[in-house]
Amino acid sequence: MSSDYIKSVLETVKKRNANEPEFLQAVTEVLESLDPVFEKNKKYENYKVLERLVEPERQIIFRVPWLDDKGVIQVNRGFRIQFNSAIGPYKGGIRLHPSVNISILKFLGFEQVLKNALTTLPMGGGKGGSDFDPKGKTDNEVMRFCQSFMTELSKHIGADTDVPAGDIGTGGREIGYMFGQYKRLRNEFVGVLTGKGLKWGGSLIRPEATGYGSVYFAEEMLKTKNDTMKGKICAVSGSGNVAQYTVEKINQLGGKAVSLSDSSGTIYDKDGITAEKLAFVMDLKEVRRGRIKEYAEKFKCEFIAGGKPWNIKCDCAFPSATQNEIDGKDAKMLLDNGCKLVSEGANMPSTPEAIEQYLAKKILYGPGKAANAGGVATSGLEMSQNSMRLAWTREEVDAKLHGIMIAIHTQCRNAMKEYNTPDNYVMGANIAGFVKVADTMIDHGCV
Ligand code: NDP
Ligand code: 2IT
Repeated sequence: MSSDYIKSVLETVKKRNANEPEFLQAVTEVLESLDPVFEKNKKYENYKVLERLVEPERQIIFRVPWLDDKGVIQVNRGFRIQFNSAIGPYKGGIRLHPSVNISILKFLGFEQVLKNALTTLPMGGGKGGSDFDPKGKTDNEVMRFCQSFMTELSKHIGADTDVPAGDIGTGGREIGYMFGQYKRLRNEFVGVLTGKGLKWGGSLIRPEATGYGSVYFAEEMLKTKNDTMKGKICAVSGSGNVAQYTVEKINQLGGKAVSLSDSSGTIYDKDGITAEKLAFVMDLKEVRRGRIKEYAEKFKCEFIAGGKPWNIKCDCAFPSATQNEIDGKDAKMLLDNGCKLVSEGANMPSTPEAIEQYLAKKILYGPGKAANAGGVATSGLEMSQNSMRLAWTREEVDAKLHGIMIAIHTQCRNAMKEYNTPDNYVMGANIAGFVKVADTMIDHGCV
């Protein structure tokens, strides 16, 4: 039901980016939700904001050659999409996964622009990565890849230009190798990356931030129904950074997390993933780099080989693995089993068919660009601390993160109210993020 104008912009985007399904999926969802904004205010159409918003400011693609442990040369492809710098330096993670391609990074970069606008902090949007697969590689191989990747990337980024961070496959180890190489090449110690180690400019709570933020957002959504996380049975997917700290916060707020997954399958632990069991997962994933199946063997619970957690009976779902991990069928199972809340720790984990069902059932659905914005928000706080050359305490950063998640929720609710789309956080998040970036682009003229 979009206006002719929005439809025509979408047609052009589809023609220009015909081979980029994930990018088209993300753009379609956003543009289709902006109708009421364009109806109310002609200036966005007059200034061609949409046409500009969907085109990245700059895309960099480069060769990443590196030597494996046998002394054989390997070649990967590196990318950085500098999508939009209207409200601040480009900011967004680096994904290292064999599936990485231009479509995936452009969808992530596009989402990041609007997500960062919601954080209340001055950050533009970008995303980068490589089709390098860290799985099964030694530390030395990962280091040589990261050094080669940064050798080229360093020409395009900077603390006031573009500040990358972690994402799938990029954690503290990779950020360390990349930071070391940047410092060596440029002879400057600056906050050019976030997610750094605590001894060298990192922020407390940054590792926890995405997962904690996603649960804080869920808590805010529940508050609108006079409800809380207490006693809620929660299905969580993934078992990496976001999933781990989602489980930790669910436990702290009195809920019960009963699942985790990786690309090999899902564990279902009816008794709950306690703090002690979570410590095992953290060691398994961050140190031993093993498979989640080991959890089922150690704690004697069910393992669903190759399966996802969405057929588990739960009150709340926290998809925290990857894009399109909940399809229409999965969503139906969740809803049929009584799931009342979905908070997206991952980026675009729900397909359009899944989202349609959440909205039809009017469940509390927090889309990724709002629900998982705590990670990049705390990256923004890391940048602030780096600029001031000081470090806030754990409590200070956590309080700021919590405050930002509440502010994001409030911005969504305000837009939902202003545009009369009650229960629809997709509209709320897309509109609130868009208006901030769009108004700024108009202020800056034809750029
Ligand atoms: P990690 O690399 O730490 O963990 C990723 C987890 O998801 C792993 O369990 C991995 O399993 C699983 N996974 C990844 N790709 C696939 C796939 N194609 N199919 C099945 N399982 C998969 O990444 P993060 O926890 O950092 O990221 C998870 C999600 O959260 C991503 O969507 C990311 O974009 C998003 N996000 C991350 C933020 C951050 O700060 N890190 C901030 C905001 C969003 P396996 O090991 O088997 O591949
Ligand atoms: O998707 C995301 O928001 C991230 N991977 C975090 C980006 C960041 O700059 O912290």
